[in-house]
Amino acid sequence: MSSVSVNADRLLGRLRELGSIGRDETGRLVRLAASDTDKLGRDRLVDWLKGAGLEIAIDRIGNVFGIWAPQGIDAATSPLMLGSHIDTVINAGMFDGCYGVLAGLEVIETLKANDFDPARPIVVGAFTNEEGVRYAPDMMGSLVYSGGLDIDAALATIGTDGSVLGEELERIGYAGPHEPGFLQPHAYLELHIEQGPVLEREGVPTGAVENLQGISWQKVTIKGDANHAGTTPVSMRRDAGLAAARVITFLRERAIASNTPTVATVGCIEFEPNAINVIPSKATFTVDLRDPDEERLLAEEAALTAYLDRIAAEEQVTISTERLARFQPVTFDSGIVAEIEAAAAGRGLRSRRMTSGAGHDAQMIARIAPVAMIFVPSIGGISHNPKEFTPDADLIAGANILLDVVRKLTTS
Ligand code: HGY
Ligand code: MN
Ligand code: MN
Ligand code: MN
Repeated sequence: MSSVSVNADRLLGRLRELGSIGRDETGRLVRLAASDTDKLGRDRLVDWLKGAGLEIAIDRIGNVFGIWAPQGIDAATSPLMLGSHIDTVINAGMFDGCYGVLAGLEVIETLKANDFDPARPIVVGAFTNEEGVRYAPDMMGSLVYSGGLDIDAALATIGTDGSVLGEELERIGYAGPHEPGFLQPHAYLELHIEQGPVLEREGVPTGAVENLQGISWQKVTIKGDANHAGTTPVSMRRDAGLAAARVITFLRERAIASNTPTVATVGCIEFEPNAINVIPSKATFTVDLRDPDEERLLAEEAALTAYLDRIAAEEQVTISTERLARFQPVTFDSGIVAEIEAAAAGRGLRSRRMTSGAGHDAQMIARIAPVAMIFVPSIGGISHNPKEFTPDADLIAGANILLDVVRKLTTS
């Protein structure tokens, strides 16, 4: 088969259209898992999958699959799976996750249009709740799919808004009939924007992702005493807000001092009673710790625990923690990584091996199949932000590399 390329206009048009679905009254893109706007995105994706002539399958956690199983392939043949997610964070960019799902669909449509005859089915999936903003943990749909979380426990998850995931999936019509894991992939490939600064800084258009860092999410609750902001001497305060602030600066100072890839983020914080002239009686915040090395990540978690104990004593507050997610670092399949490098070279494109700083569904599917990821540059390294941007040429180049690797992995 000659060197075939994806239909750039179709892929870019769908990316832009999906990026316009789920904007709130202020124009922010917000398609939180199992929400009404998530439903709008899902419905549009299913339209496209049907239009491509794919069989649609939805599992009990709402993962959506488009299946291309040409005649003559033994039904028992395990599929090559492509995919990512289309749920978003709050005030998201339009490429995170959506690019991998729509490029996977584009690759299948291009192969079908060019009479490619795959030796195995090719499936594109959109996994539920990759972002984990409304329901923790993140990568939940692919975690359940790969057997890392019991389906009924996942469906019972209470969201940050008090909703129940299973009820919401029913409500939006995406509580499907299939058992998660009903299709065991022969291999899994995920195309994604880098969401970091490396490829752009080095002027390299393609990332052949060989591993993905570990992730630790915790919720920390600090309880002190409300008191009068004007009359209470500092020495008499049990200030939950101050204690939280000390933890946040501890995390940053430790990450800088460690001189390692360790990163720490406090993304959510709430004070009670949250009044300008009341010393906070309670502070609730999240801690996101990441490191490519499991031993270092464990050491960072232990250091945080020790510091929380110290702060509890020094500030005379009580501190409790709740684990929200914990994923170990994952190494991807070196053979597929090599195919990605070869495909890039075959298109005259430079590539470089790299680690993923972000979590991805690939991290979960690696539990049940050989996996690798392809990255394209993020301008300014920006993501989880409406300024997220990747030039069209890079988006198309990434999709063509995905196309070439898929052809290679499904030719006999
Ligand atoms: O948190 C992550 O890295 C992913 O975007 N859910
Ligand atoms: Mn993503
Ligand atoms: Mn994301
Ligand atoms: Mn991700």
